[in-house]
Amino acid sequence: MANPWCFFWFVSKKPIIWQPWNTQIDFQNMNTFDPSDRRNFIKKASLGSFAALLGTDIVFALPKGYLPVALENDPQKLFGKHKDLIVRNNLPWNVEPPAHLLDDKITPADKMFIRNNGLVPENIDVAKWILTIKGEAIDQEKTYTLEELKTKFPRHTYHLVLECGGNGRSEFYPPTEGNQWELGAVSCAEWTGVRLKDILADVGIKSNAVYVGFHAADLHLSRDANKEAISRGIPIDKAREDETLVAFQMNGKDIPLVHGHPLRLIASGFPASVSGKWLTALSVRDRVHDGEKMAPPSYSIPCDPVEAGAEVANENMCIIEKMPVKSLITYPKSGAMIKENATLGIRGHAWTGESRITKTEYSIDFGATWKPCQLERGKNKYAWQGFEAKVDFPKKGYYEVWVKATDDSGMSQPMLTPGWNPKGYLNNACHRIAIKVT
Ligand SMILES: Nc1nc2c(c(=O)[nH]1)N[C@H]1C(S)=C(S)[C@@H](COP(=O)(O)O)O[C@H]1N2
Ligand SMILES: [Mo]
Repeated sequence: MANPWCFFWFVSKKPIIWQPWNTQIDFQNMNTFDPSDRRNFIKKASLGSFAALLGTDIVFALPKGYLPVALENDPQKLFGKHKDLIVRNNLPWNVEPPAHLLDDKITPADKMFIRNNGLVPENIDVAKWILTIKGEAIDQEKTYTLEELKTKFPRHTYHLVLECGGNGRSEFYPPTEGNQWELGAVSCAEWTGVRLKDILADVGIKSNAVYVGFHAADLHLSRDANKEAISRGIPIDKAREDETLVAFQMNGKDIPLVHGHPLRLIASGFPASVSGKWLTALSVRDRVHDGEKMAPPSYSIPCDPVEAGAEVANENMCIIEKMPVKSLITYPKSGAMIKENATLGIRGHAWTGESRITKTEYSIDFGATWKPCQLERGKNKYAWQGFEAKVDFPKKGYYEVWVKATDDSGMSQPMLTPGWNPKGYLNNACHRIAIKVT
């Protein structure tokens, strides 16, 4: 007799597909878990079982370094990200939101881009976490536990923009290598921590200090423990700014694992690559830090402009410091339709690594005329500043709304993609959205 299950297989319309992504994990509330639960959660994931995420046991051990394929392309599942984030790469994880998801004043964790150079650290033991301060420009190495950092120094909270140096890379022509970021590799969260300058003062640094480099706990992609995934740094003046933090909280909670739990350097205004996640050590250097991805061509642009597509020798490249003036329209979503004679409210954020945005304007005629937007001041230096405007359209048809920000020194955003560079950094061209009036 034929196997009755075979018969069933043929008559049923479809095999039943098990969908692990239907199992809900409450990532947003992860920080309210009992701390031991949180540790267990991370440990479980790192042991390769991923059972909690899959909602069932994995019967045969996965090879080391493998993600269960059911979770492979799912930052929603792994990191609690919003379902509409775009995955640019999953080894390492590079994920960005579309512009309209960045509408919040303070970017919530689920809408924040992820930019990793290596692998998210495994087996984080918060109780044993140590920050070491070392380097040529101090007398004696010093260490702090998390508890010491939190109790010894005053706490500060700031709204701080983190923008990847390669944000907007996808618009460069000829194309440049790297994650093809569109507009979403930027965030503005509320970061809480202690000032790096307070720690440096406590350690005591020598007068020959010129740079502070970070070291972190993430593994190199090769899993070679002797290699660092990334170890960048900042000039000593930047390290001494009030807003440069060694942070342990984001948006009022422990920093999410993928954003640097339990400790992170935050130096807003520079490319976000200097804001080292999973911070384990800081080197106070008597020279420009020479860690992984610090030297040109990484995070560097030609010191003098070059022709698009040109090859540039490393010695003619300069390390990027301050990020340029920029803005993003976060409402409405590009492609919105409105009725004839209706007024459209637009809004978004503007920011700069230099000083302050003093003007935001919009145009619906490709820059022939500009009208002012209302602009907020922003909570502190390096916070993004909200803008909004009410836009009227003369008649039915297709329009583009363009927004342009200007800072207090008169620096503004170009309408065209600016200065081509071999690695595709610093595209601060105006953002534009499509509107159909019907
Ligand atoms: N330890 C460590 N820190 C890191 C990185 C990394 O790969 N490892 N990536 C850097 C880069 S290039 C960027 S743009 C930001 C991204 O921060 P986010 O993932 O929290 O948005 O973190 C920076 N800090
Ligand atoms: Mo980055």
